[in-house]
Amino acid sequence: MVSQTFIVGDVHGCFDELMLLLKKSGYKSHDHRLILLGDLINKGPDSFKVLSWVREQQVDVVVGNHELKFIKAIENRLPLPAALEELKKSMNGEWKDWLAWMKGWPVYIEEEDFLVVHGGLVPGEHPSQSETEYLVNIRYWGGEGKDMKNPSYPAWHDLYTGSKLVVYAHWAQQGLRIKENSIGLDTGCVYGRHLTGLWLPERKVVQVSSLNQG
Ligand SMILES: [Mn+2]
Repeated sequence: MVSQTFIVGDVHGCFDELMLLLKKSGYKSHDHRLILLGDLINKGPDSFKVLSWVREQQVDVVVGNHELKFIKAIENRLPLPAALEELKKSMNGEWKDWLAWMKGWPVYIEEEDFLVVHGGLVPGEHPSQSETEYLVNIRYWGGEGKDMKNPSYPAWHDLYTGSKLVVYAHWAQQGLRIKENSIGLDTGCVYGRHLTGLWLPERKVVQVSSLNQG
């Protein structure tokens, strides 16, 4: 029975930092559960390496807005940003298979003691009631799901009154944010800052510095 879970924020292709963080944390695949909070891909150097590792290790992952963007662009034959075009190329002829796998990622995972989601929760709603678009993109909430980047609205976690701990990512600008019932883990590794993980139930934070100092 696995009793400890390690949860990691936006990786964005930072494979080396992910490996360093797991080593520093003491994570062991046989003893612990690992959950990645989505946005594994795009922007950083090694998106395909991260995806391949996650698939091989069969770790838990929730979907991020960048995975959804990738899936949508390919399915609708839209132009891809350079890093995603590179990712598709790395998949060779097997991108359909990779896409099918990514489409199976859950939007949130709920356990007895915590819930993980890429962006956050719509205030007053259980995530099973909410549109995926909100759950992966939310930062600020003005009541209608419009303009979720608008800082004149309250942060969604200031409106969240549930007792269950919500662990989320997607908000590099906010950085590490620890509250009683929510913890934000995106600390902008791909922007030269840190990659952050969290041990539950201990609520112990582990960080490594970005290797990209450019
Ligand atoms: Mn994101």
